[in-house]
Amino acid sequence: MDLYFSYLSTYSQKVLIALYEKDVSFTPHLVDLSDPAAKEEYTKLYPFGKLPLLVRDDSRMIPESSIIVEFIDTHFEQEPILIPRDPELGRRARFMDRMCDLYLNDPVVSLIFESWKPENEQNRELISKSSERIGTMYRFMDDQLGSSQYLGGDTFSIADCSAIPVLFYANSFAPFGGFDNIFRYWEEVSMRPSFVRLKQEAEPYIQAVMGDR
Ligand SMILES: N[C@@H](CCC(=O)N[C@@H](CS)C(=O)NCC(=O)O)C(=O)O
Repeated sequence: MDLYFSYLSTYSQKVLIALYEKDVSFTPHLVDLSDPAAKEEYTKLYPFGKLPLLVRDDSRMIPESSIIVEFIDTHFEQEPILIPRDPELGRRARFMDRMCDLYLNDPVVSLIFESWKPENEQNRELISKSSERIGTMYRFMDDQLGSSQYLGGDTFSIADCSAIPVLFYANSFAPFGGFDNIFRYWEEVSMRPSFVRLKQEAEPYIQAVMGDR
């Protein structure tokens, strides 16, 4: 199995956490989408040009981070089970994965991109809307985490694979320290070996673009 990814991409990081959690081996292909030649080359393989992408040994492509995690989880049956087989528990885990992608990841990425622009070129409306959405999502997550150990329920799941990379970035732009349940959750999940490994591997790449932020 080949994984095309970037250490800077939170969607790629979601998949890496799933692979490390389940201890599944793969051939890594780092793609630097900021390099026009690398981007052009990658787009020949996957015309949408989005990372991550999993290519199976039979050459079939599996794009989209949540679908990749689902594939890994169903083809490699070892623990942890990332999408609970019980339909109701599975639905909650998938739901929280979607919420993290749509209402946390996307606004956090907007804040990051805006922060790289000179102040007079920043889109104030986008910053304000993104911050508002992140606040709403923090309240929602804090509420969920008030009644379960993990985001998608009482076991580690796809929802946590999704949330961990985003919370890592989000905390610099919209600190969640005031949300007790998120804070308690972060203290625990950020110590998981899968994330510790990912952070170590990703650090030089993150440092190069984010500096000390
Ligand atoms: N829905 C996709 C989103 C993937 C995505 O947006 N990836 C970003 C990196 S985090 C990307 O490839 N951006 C490059 C581009 O849009 O040109 C998924 O879950 O995999």
